Amino acid sequence: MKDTICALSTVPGRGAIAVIRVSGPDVPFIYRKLTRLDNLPEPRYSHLVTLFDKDGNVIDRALCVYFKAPYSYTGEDMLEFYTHGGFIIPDILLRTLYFYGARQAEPGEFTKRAFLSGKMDLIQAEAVNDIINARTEEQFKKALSNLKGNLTGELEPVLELIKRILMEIEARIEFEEDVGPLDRDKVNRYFAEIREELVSIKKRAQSGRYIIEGVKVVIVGKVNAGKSTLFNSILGKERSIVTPYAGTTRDIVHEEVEIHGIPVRFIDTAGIRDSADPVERMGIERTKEALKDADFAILVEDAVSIVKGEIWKFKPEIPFIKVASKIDLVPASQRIKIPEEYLMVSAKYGEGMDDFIKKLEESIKEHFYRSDAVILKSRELAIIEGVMDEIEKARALFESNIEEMELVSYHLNQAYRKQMEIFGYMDMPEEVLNSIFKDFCIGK
Ligand SMILES: Nc1nc2c(ncn2[C@@H]2O[C@H](COP(=O)(O)OP(=O)(O)OP(=O)(O)O)[C@@H](O)[C@H]2O)c(=O)[nH]1
Ligand SMILES: [Mg+2]
Repeated sequence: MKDTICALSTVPGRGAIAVIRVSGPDVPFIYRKLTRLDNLPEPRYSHLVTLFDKDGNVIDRALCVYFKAPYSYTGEDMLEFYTHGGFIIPDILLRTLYFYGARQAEPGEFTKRAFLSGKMDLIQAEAVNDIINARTEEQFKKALSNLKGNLTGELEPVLELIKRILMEIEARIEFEEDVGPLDRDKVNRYFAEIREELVSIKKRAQSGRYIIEGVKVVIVGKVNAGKSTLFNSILGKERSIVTPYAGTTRDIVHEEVEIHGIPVRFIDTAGIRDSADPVERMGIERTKEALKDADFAILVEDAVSIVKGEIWKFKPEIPFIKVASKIDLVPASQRIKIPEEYLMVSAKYGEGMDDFIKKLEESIKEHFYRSDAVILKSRELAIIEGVMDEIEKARALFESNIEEMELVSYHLNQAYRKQMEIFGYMDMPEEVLNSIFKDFCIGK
């Protein structure tokens, strides 16, 4: 029998109301002790009750809802108390709950119990945490979609397809004479469908990763090109130091902005040149590291140099846009000399900034946003890769060697078992579950 857990589910500290949750078999006993009432309240209705500590002192008059198992979040008997907020009342109530045998819940333990009692699968349980941790609306929307079971709904057909291939093959291993020859085209079609589904999910998960982890946009160029001025202008505030001296920015400066629901981190860097100054050289090293780590680059070159034909011949490996900066210093008649690939901008006076921002947003959207992105945890992604691997082995054997049907079946069984793990539809080792729930808040 499970024990009874309790926790403060709202943020501790000053607030109008605090929510304290209790879940487990001792809920009826605890309710009677706390309220000194004989009967349990009607489930799922809100009741105003007086709560007493173990010595009979009033703790608070509070609203309370009783959820009778299995119709609760955890699937167990549950109580929720809505007390006055602040530090003291929730603390006394929790201590009283401990006195009556409940213990402090571990992080995510309510959700873990919901999973264990079959209220949700693991993908959904993980989504609960993602919803709480969402920092952008897009993160929230994607997590909500997982919670609703959309991802589960897309992945379950893969299980079905694996099962169908297994049925075809195993029937032949056992009773070839009775069921007739194998329909190879059909099996190949199933293999192709599985592959297509998993490859598509993996691709969409890459976009999901951008939604969660964000995109790093690095601003690079030679010294004094106007990088920091452009950086400040994008952010709309004087974040980086700007001076007329070459080599002003030494260390990495960064700031986050949201574009199409993606957290975009803009990174201002030290200008690149040969420098004898050790501090500046370290800054330039950091610029190179930031470039390696970035997803997108803004290359800044001053327009006067471009007009003179001094073009920076640098081409990063990541997608980028090119900016001809300080365009106000180039007379209109000379601008024809600037190649088309450059966006002409005067960050200092605002000229061309609207077009630049528009182009920047479009590029971010083009490279990093897709509306059908899905959020996969690294655990889930690793499972999908494992399933793909087993499926590939099975398919290769199936194509090359008809004698190896038992081995094909073995890899398909492995794929099936792995795929079940994504939902937690099988006995999960305690360590795996603990590692999933350890990052949750207490009380969730
Ligand atoms: N006229 C004009 N001057 C600009 C513009 N943008 C920057 N500057 C000036 O150019 C100088 C260098 O600007 P920064 O933004 O510090 O250039 P940076 O590329 O960050 O320089 P480092 O950090 O030293 O590599 C400053 O004096 C700016 O005021 C512009 O659009 N027009
Ligand atoms: Mg700078």
